[in-house]
Order: sequence, then C-alpha cells, then structure tokens
Amino acid sequence: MKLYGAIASPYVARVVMYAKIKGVELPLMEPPGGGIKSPEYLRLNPIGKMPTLDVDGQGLGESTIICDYLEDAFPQTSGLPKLPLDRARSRLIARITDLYIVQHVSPLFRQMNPAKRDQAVVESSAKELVKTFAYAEHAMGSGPFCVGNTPTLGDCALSTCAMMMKKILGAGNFGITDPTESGRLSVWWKAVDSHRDCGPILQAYGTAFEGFLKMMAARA
Ligand SMILES: N[C@@H](CCC(=O)N[C@@H](CS)C(=O)NCC(=O)O)C(=O)O
Repeated sequence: MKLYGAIASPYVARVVMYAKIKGVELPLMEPPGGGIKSPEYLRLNPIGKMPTLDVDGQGLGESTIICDYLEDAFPQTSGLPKLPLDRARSRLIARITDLYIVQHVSPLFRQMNPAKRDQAVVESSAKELVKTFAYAEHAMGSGPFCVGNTPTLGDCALSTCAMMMKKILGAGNFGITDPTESGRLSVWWKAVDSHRDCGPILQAYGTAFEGFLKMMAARA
C-alpha cells in the first residue's frame, strides 16, 4: 500500500497525518507516469487530483475516503473518538473543512498580488473565514483537540487547512485576522501544532506549501 501525491497538498498532508496517528506505515510516493494527469495515474484515479491510495494496484481517491479506508482496514488504533456522537463530531469537522472553510481560503490564493487584488474578495473571505471556523468550533467537543485529548480525523483535516490559510495570510499580508488565534480555536491549534505526530507533519506541509507560494509568486 502506498500514497501518491506531494506533501505540499493539504489533502495529502491530511492522509499522511491520519496514517501517522493510527500508526499505519504509508509511504508517500511521486505519482506514477510523472504526474497526476498521466495515463498511469488517471487509470488509478480518473479525477486526476492528489492524493490517491494504491492498494495492490487498485486506486482510491479523495482524502477523507482514504482515511475511512485506513480506519476500516486498520482498526487496531482508531483515528476516531470512541463514542458515536464524538465520532460524528470529528467527521463533521472534516466535512465542514471541505465544504465551507476551504471555499474561503482558496479565493485568497488568487489575490496574492496587492497590485492586482480584488479587495471585495478579500473582505468576503475575511468575513466567511470567521463564520466557517465558528462552524468547526461549534462541532468541537471537549478539548484540547477537536474532540478529546488525542488527535482524530477532524484535527487532520482542519489543521492542514488552517496551516494553508496561515501561510496564505502571512504571504499575502491581507490584514485578515486568523480565527485560530483566539479562544477555543487557539487552544486547539496549539495542541495540534505541538503534538508529537501532527506537529512535524504540519511543519513539513507548511514549508512545502510556502515553497509552492514562492514559486507561484516568482512566476507571476
Ligand atoms: N476533494 C479532494 C481534493 C484534492 C485536491 O484538490 N487536490 C489538489 C492538490 S491540493 C489537486 O490535486 N489539484 C490538481 C488539479 O485539480 O488538477 C480530496 O479530498 O482529496
């Protein structure tokens, strides 16, 4: 079993972190055929996005579905809380990340250049980020992690997205307040960022993504 993708992707980093907290060995490899649009890769995952899990030559796409597979295939150490409602909370935070939060981080990526910036987009993202991170906070249980005192699926999804946001906000100098800098969300961020398994993966992702942002800025 191996994972295809690059750590500069928050979706890849989510799966890498999930495998790590479960203690599952999951080598991260370059996509076959030289990239995610190669015929070899598309045979495994016709969506043409990373990550893809390769299970004995069979491809599985979509980061959260890959995490679900890892949970079913390697149940010994769970990446979800014990109680049904807590498990649902953790999953809900991953869903909120994908359906609501990311939608307001991505537009900022296209507004990095102050000279060409659409301030209306920046202001809308600023408002929506406060609102959508509050959705995640509402779904959280007792802390300091999303649900309880160990990281679970929700932490893997939300923290990698939060790191992407932090890098974009830092590089773009938008003047947007980072919602994870206060209250329950700041307690959560500190816990996940300093966790022995999650912290190093978050840092590796952050560094790789920062490199990607610099490359895009140089191209522009
Ligand atoms: N919903 C997908 C999103 C994956 C995704 O958007 N990956 C990006 C990298 S961050 C990608 O492969 N983009 C290439 C493309 O869209 O062509 C998941 O959860 O795995």
